[in-house]
Amino acid sequence: MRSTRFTDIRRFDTIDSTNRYLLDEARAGAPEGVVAVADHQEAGRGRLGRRWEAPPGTNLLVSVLLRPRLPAASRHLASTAVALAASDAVARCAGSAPGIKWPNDLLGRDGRKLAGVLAEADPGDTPDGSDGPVVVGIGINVGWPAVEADLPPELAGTATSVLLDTGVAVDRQELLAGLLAALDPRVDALATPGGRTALSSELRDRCVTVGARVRVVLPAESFEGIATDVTTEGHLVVDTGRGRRSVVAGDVVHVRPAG
Ligand code: BT5
Repeated sequence: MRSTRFTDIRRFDTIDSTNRYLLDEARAGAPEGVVAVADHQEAGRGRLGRRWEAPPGTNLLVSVLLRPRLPAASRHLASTAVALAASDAVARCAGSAPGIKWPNDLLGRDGRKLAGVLAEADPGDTPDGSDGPVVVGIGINVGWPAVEADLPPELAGTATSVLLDTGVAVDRQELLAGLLAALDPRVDALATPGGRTALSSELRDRCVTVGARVRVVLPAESFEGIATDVTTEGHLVVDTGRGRRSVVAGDVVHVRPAG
């Protein structure tokens, strides 16, 4: 594999959360490119206090520390870079590229959730939220669930894995190497306007949400409409019938199929 900025890979048998670990490392001054990967997380995090589940030794649980130079409004593109790289890596290892459900999921061919991305930044790091460290974690369901019956009731019918979706038993180390190789040039792209335009256009092309009728749930309101576009900052544009609204990833509780 050609060399990337991701040379410092820290491996854990068990940890609470790889995102939590790298946020602490970032606060202590760790440089861009540190990677944390765990066989098991005891407190794997989803968005908004939700949990990420994975039995020990089955799936890829990894976080990367980035220090991207990009405007605060475009911070979501750091998650996008990881989602695109993960989709490429799954395609390379298993022969089928997962689609991206805005803002942060990868979906299998049957439309079930195959992976989730969580970007976290410490708001105290920079006054306007730009240029500070951001930790982007991804959980990719590789070998679990192996069969539908593996899923707990709360994930039944909604989650899948590379194995269940494609029938291919992918090696987690190979998948991680593919992800980091595909991510490295995209992190470069975050730093320039042209690179960010290219990332947002890749997202638009692979985003299964664009073209769908959706219900957007925000903390204080929800509304429905047709998702028509992704902006160059990575925001979702929704045509409500009475006008267009641009939805910021960090504000979203859920985006669900509507009607
Ligand atoms: C996410 O949150 O999808 C982000 C998940 C990020 C996990 C990675 S693992 C490495 C790194 N370290 C961490 O601590 N976290 C990151 P969200 O969109 O909020 O989705 C969470 C919801 O997905 C849960 O409430 C469940 O309904 C569902 N879920 C939990 N585990 C799942 C799994 N393995 N597969 C599919 N869905 C799952």
